[in-house]
Formats: sequence, C-alpha cells, structure tokens
Amino acid sequence: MIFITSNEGKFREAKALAEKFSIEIEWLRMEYEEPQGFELEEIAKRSAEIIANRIKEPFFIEDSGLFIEALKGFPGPYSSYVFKTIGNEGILKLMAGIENRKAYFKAVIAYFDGSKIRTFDGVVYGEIALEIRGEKGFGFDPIFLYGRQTFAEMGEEKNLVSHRRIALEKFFSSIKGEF
Ligand code: ITT
Repeated sequence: MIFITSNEGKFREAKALAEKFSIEIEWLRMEYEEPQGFELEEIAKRSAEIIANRIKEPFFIEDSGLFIEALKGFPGPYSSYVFKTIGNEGILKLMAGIENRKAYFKAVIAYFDGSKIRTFDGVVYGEIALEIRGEKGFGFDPIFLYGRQTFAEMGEEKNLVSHRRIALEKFFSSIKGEF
C-alpha cells in the first residue's frame, strides 16, 4: 500500500509502525494541492478524493496539525505553511508572555481502498515549551512538551504516544484482515 506524503518524518514514523502490523508501505513522495478548509477531516478526505481520480490502487494520506488553545487553535489546518514560514521560533514569539501553553497535535488519515475513502484520527495533548529543545523528530517536535520532555527529546518514545501513532493504529487494525 502507498503512503503519499512530501514529509519524510511522517513516512518514517508510519513505516516503523506498519512493520509491527506486518503491513508493507511504500513511499510516494509527492506534494499535492490541499483544498482549503477548517477541519482536518474535510481537508484529508477531499485531498484523497482528488488523488483517487489519478491513482487507482490503494493509498493513504495524512493531514496533521498543531492546535494551540491560547491562539484559538492556530496554526491548526495551516500548520504546514506556518512551519515553513515562521517556524518554531515564530510560534514561540507568538506565545511570549502567554501563560496558557496548552496545545494538541491531531492527525487524520484518509485511506482509499480502491473504491471508497475512510478516515481515522488521533490526538495527543501537551504544552508549548518555553524554548526549543531536542534534535530528534521533525516539524514542531522541539516545541511540543509531552510531560517533561519535548517530542524532539523523546525520539522513538514519541511513536508510542503520538497523534500519528493513534491514528495509524486505528487504521492498521481496521485494514489488517483485508490484506
Ligand atoms: P504532506 O501534506 O505532504 O503529507 P506536510 O508536511 O505538508 O506533508 P501537513 O500538511 O499535514 O503535512 O502539515 C502538518 C504540519 O504539522 C507540518 O508542518 C508538520 O511538520 C507538522 N506536524 C505534523 N505532525 C507532526 C509531528 O508529529 N511532529 C511535529 N510536527 C508535526
């Protein structure tokens, strides 16, 4: 089965978990246009519908984002653009002086099984750190505190608890019988 994503970090995490389920996944490194929307579910589903017009074999995509409570859910569905522009330092600047650091990561997988699309989601709660910490992982990992460590300090342990892990586990358990 194919995982379509331009993000190597996402693929690495999915591949490691897929192996535990004896599912083989292949990376199709491709950037695709994401329709604008307010909900990750809607964006993931509509993106998969568009791709399914071209790719006929089973594939999945995953749309994820960081939602910061004090910023009313920003950057949320705009996480990719915000990461590429202001990045972790920009988020820390926006959060300067703000006491409520609560945030969550959410991932939505949209899976095309050759005829229809199904979605699976996962959420992990944490806080925005006061500074950039850790070198592992990718994206917002160095500023996302899970307990006392950031995801970028946790390394492999992140993959036991992350939003992606939860969504992938639901997904892999649901399709296991189909392969
Ligand atoms: P694709 O759409 O090609 O899959 P992308 O990086 O553009 O790749 P998204 O549109 O889903 O992915 O954007 C998600 C953003 O949130 C992106 O900037 C990621 O770096 C970040 N992100 C998602 N999951 C993350 C995680 O587990 N740790 C850190 N950052 C994460």
